[in-house]
Amino acid sequence: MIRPTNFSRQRHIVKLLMAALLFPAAAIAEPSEDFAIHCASCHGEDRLGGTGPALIPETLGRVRNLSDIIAHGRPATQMMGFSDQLSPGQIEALVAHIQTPLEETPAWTVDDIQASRDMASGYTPAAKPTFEADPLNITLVVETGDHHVSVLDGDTFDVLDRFPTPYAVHGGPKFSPDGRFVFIMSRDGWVQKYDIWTLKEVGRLRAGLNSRNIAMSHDGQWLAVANYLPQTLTILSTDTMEPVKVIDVVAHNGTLSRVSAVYQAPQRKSFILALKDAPEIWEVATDPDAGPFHDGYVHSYEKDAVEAFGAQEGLFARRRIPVDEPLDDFFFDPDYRNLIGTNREGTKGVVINLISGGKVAELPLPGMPHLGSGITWDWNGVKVMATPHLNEGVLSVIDMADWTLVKQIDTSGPGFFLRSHETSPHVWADVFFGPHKDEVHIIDKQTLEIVKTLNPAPGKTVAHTEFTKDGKYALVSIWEDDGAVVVYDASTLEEVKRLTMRKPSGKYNVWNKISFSDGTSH
Ligand code: DHE
Repeated sequence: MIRPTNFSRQRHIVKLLMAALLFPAAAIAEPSEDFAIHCASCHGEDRLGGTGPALIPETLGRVRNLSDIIAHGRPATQMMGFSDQLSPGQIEALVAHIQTPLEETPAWTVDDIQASRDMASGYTPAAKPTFEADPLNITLVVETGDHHVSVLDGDTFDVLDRFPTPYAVHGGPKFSPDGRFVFIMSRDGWVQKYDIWTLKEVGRLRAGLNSRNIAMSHDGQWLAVANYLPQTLTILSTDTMEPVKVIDVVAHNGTLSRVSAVYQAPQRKSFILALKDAPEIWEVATDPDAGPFHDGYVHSYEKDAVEAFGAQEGLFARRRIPVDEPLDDFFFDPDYRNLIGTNREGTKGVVINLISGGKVAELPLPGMPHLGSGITWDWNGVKVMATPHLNEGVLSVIDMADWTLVKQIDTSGPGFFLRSHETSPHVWADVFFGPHKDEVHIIDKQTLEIVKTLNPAPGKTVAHTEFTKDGKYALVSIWEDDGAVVVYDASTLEEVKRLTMRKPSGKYNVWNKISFSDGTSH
């Protein structure tokens, strides 16, 4: 044990005395009491959220300055500062309290989800878009600085609407197949439905307590929500926003598993699930006629899921694909015959054939490949995919026919996102981490060389590109609270416009998403 020196002990005693004088409550209150007095009315007595977000380690993991937020609040939100009511010691104790896991994993049943459903009272659908802009060239910008989404006209870059989202949106919003509605998910498990034609929110509900991402079924009828807490997959009706099924994610050996992510496999008419805690991949049928025989192979689809939907035999039936170790962060080939995932240590890529369920290949991909950000294009007569690495300044380019590594392109630091467009000769790759976090590399898709590096805001994090529908413009985020979306001419690589935004993160063009453009991750 390290004993405090006399000096530090004296300093500590002085601090305590001062705190007791300035904040008399500090001497007596337990952090749980302080939580009940100051936090529970917004964040819930159970810490699972209310008007404010859940305060549990699963969701707070990414928030770095908790004591600062408790002391001084968050600008432009209802979170006020408590530095005049709580001593620094009390604030530190509160931080430790909210970072302590809950004693029991809370349940979140169909009834809880149904009870959280909050449909907008004044919403009326429209027969056609209520604006002049091309509805398929709308681009949504998620602004994480103050939890809003801006709706951009993809031709003029006018902001048609700016609406509040639930706290801490993560992952790509998912559009209905006609591009009319969009579903947005927060890490707190809230799912929001927004009508692009009327520029109005339709409603929202809480599908999980700590969620990862969402996926839309091939026919647009169902939305799946991957949850960490509880360990479930929630399926919602996209039309009514009602929960239709909550599937407990229990592996073959009885282990409960978190769901790392859920993906749409449109050609297979199914959802594919990455299980975090079990060596299994799940496939959940989204078509009553899919199921055991739908790809010519006889797979064992589990009965309990089928029976729950007696009249629609096959809907949500579940197939388990055993793997050697848990796999995460999936990327699919364009016809969804194979997926490539990474192991927990982030040292390799494993290719699984979805038809046979067998392992096809293993690739050495050290440095935490971020396969989910991968994109594909045609190169030398073959389809290649590229993936950034989160721990290394390289991009790996992989031949998708024989799953060999074509090239590793050195970058000036680890990147997060890649984007391109069918009409663009370039891949846009950000450098998200390290001293060059302000750079975006422009890579020639044929020579696989960096041809230019953009630096739109020196010293600031610059990340995530999205193209307009026709590929003429590329939009890049200056990922800062006083940030911007910078619009580039995708041919000349010159800046044409800068739109002020609050920490803009992902951007999503309706057409590129619903057409499954090669240049975007799905
Ligand atoms: Fe993401 C997408 C997982 C950290 C911003 N991220 C995704 C997806 C997954 C994923 C599985 C695909 C979901 C989809 O779109 O359906 N992300 C993870 C992680 O496991 C990781 C590394 C750790 C974690 O805490 O979850 C992680 N992600 C981050 C961030 O730190 C980012 C940069 C900031 C943030 O908002 O949390 C971040 N992730 C994003 C964005 C997308 C995303 C903007 C959508 C990309 C797209 O273009 O589709």
